[in-house]
Amino acid sequence: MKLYYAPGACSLAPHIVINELGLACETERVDLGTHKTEHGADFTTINPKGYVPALVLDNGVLLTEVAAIVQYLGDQKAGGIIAPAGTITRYQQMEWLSFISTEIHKQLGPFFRPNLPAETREQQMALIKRRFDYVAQHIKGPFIAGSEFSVADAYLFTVLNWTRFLKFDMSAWPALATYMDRVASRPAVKKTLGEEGLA
Ligand SMILES: N[C@@H](CCC(=O)N[C@@H](CS)C(=O)NCC(=O)O)C(=O)O
Repeated sequence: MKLYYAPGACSLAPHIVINELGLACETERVDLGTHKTEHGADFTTINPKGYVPALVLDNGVLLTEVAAIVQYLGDQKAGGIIAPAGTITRYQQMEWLSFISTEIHKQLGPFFRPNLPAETREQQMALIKRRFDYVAQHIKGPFIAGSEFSVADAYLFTVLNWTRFLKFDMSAWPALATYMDRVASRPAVKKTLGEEGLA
């Protein structure tokens, strides 16, 4: 398998899952500005959507979308970091993956735009604060979907990590800071951040 990623982007989530499970998987960096891979390929010929993450399986099948990729990877090792298909825990993990994707990942995207109008920023900030409130109230497990680290934590850590680059004041959510420290201290997470040049 090969994972196409950009340092610190949402592709960090599947990259963490690969290292948590010790899966055999190559990685190739993508420049999202030029859409060229580190080996000079035009990334849009690999993933026509043009964005990371993209996972190319050994049989050539292309898998995209964080929520689908992390579940695929998680299912490669039974008893790992995803609940078995069909169990209520699996559906709860999928519920979190969907929430993280649509309510956090995609809501944080506008903050990376240099020319975001002040009014839009204010509206978007009000929304994201409600989402952070919700997440902070639910990290009790001590992980997001229960007592064990799961693929949902790999994704949640990845998107919350962007608040550092965005220089958000996160002091209203000490539970999120503790959670981030907890996840960051995992050997596989440290390894992944190192591999992406973010340590
Ligand atoms: N719906 C996609 C979104 C992926 C996405 O937003 N990727 C960003 C990085 S976090 C990207 O590659 N953006 C560059 C582009 O769209 O050209 C998913 O869940 O995987």
